Amino acid sequence: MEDKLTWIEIQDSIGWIKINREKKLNALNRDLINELHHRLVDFQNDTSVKVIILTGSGDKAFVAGADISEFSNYGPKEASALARHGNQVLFDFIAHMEKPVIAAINGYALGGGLELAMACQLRVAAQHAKMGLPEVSLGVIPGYGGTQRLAALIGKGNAMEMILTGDMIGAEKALRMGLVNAVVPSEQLLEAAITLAHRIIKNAPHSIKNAIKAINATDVASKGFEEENFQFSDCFGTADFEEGIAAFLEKRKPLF
Ligand code: DAK
Repeated sequence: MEDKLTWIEIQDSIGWIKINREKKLNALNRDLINELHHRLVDFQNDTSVKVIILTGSGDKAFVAGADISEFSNYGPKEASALARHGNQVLFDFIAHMEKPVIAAINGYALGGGLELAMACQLRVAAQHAKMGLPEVSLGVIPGYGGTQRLAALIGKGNAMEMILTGDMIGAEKALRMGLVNAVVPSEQLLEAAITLAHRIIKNAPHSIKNAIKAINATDVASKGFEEENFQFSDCFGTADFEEGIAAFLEKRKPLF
């Protein structure tokens, strides 16, 4: 089936979702976030789907972040509300799905794109993929669970380095840190995601669902997610935020 912002398909118990905004490096705008939600709900309710694979179109980007052109006018209240909405319908929604979602990271996974991959239960990356949370270079901080999920995956020290520098890392380093489960040559990415999916599909669906719930209970994060939302929205409307966003849109380096 084809649609404007996503493609979906069901094959051998796998529900495929491909983000289809290649020219904008699959950046997440509001419509895309909502459409992804509906795709996930459909797969959640479809008993023929046992595992979901989420990937981006093209070989350049999984998702290069939230769509920066959309949030330049937001103030703190609006930012807080929209981050809550995004978490509810997409990021936390995926993290608490009853069926595993595998992110097949086919290129850049930046900002909201890496947050999306981290919300998935598992991640497989192409060798050329690059990952990072560059929000501080835009005058904000990660607002879709990135401060919490990155620290949980790679430890507080590594998360501090990635978030405070905003630097990108390559796929091999991400593997060493535990940010991704596997790295493969790019032409083998989808096959590797399928193989991983079938290693899960052979197991009991009820157990898979309960295991996800139990593993998620290790999150001491509810307080952390609240704090992230507060600190995230506090960045909006500041001079740093205005400069960071303007610099990106004008394709220049910010002067903080
Ligand atoms: N948003 C919008 N457009 C984007 C984009 C993005 N995140 N990333 C790329 N694009 C667009 C580019 O503007 C360009 O559009 P045209 O100029 O062709 O119209 C097109 O995609 C191709 O990109 P480039 O020409 O830049 O491609 P390059 O190969 O030169 O560079 C790059 C690739 C990935 C290094 C570069 O595109 C890049 O630095 N992209 C931005 C990475 C980034 O900073 N991502 C955002 C992180 S912050 C919020 C919730 C969450 C957030 C914010 C608000 N609320 C609820 C309010 C989260 C924010 C983030 O994700």
